[in-house]
Amino acid sequence: SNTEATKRGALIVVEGLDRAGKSTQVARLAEALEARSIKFPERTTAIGKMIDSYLAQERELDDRAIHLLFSANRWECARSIIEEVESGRNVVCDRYAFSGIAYSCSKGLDYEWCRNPDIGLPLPDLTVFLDLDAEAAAARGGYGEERYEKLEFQARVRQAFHLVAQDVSRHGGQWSTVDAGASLDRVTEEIMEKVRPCLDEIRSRGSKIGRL
Ligand code: Z5A
Ligand code: MG
Repeated sequence: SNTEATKRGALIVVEGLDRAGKSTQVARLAEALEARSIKFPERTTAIGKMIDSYLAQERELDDRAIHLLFSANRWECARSIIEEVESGRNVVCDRYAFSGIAYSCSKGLDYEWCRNPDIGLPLPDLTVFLDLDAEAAAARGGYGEERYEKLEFQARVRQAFHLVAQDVSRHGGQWSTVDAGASLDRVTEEIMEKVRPCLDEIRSRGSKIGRL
């Protein structure tokens, strides 16, 4: 009865602090899964360009305004993610709504307020959180010139991600934490150990993609 649905792909999200190895691991994962990869913020759109100039500290924006732009930037891509997944292709995301909540909350914005604009976006089948303490992250080449690239703020974001993890699990999402302090290959192996059963389950259960 659900031959259509069983053909759908998976939506896998990789989250973590700066320098945790997200982009490196997303590239590896996308290759292994023959997946399309997307990075948020998606800096090439009109909204993405505004975000980019904010991160480069060329432009000031109200905390709530930038939060909503990050969310709108995901909404710009939501339809194409759903279409891709429904057509049978796997999609791997480098950051997603959970970064949105963690970074904005760390500036003092209310948790539920931060969560609201992303409600209804495609629900990841699995979120892999690359966990690294802020000192270890900073030691990887040090921080650059972008906004947020400061030790104390990154430590706060890490705490916020732990709250997000609990919240995601409460809402029925799949969240897996991986020690990002291990070697590149070890981290890849651990990610694959979490991803394989997730793909098997989608294949066998054939459920539709959910919503945040
Ligand atoms: N942000 C937000 O506020 N709200 C939102 O909704 C979203 C984002 C979506 C830009 O994001 C900022 O936007 C970000 C959050 C905020 N601010 N901060 N912080 P971004 O994704 O463009 O930020 P980032 O610049 O991606 O971080 P990154 O530097 O690209 O880190 P990464 O992708 O996690 O790491 P990487 O490039 O794969 O690796 C970094 C270095 O570490 C590199 O030299 C690697 O070779 C090395 N590395 C990686 N893994 C290892 C291991 N296992 N061992 C040793 N060395 C390693
Ligand atoms: Mg990156």
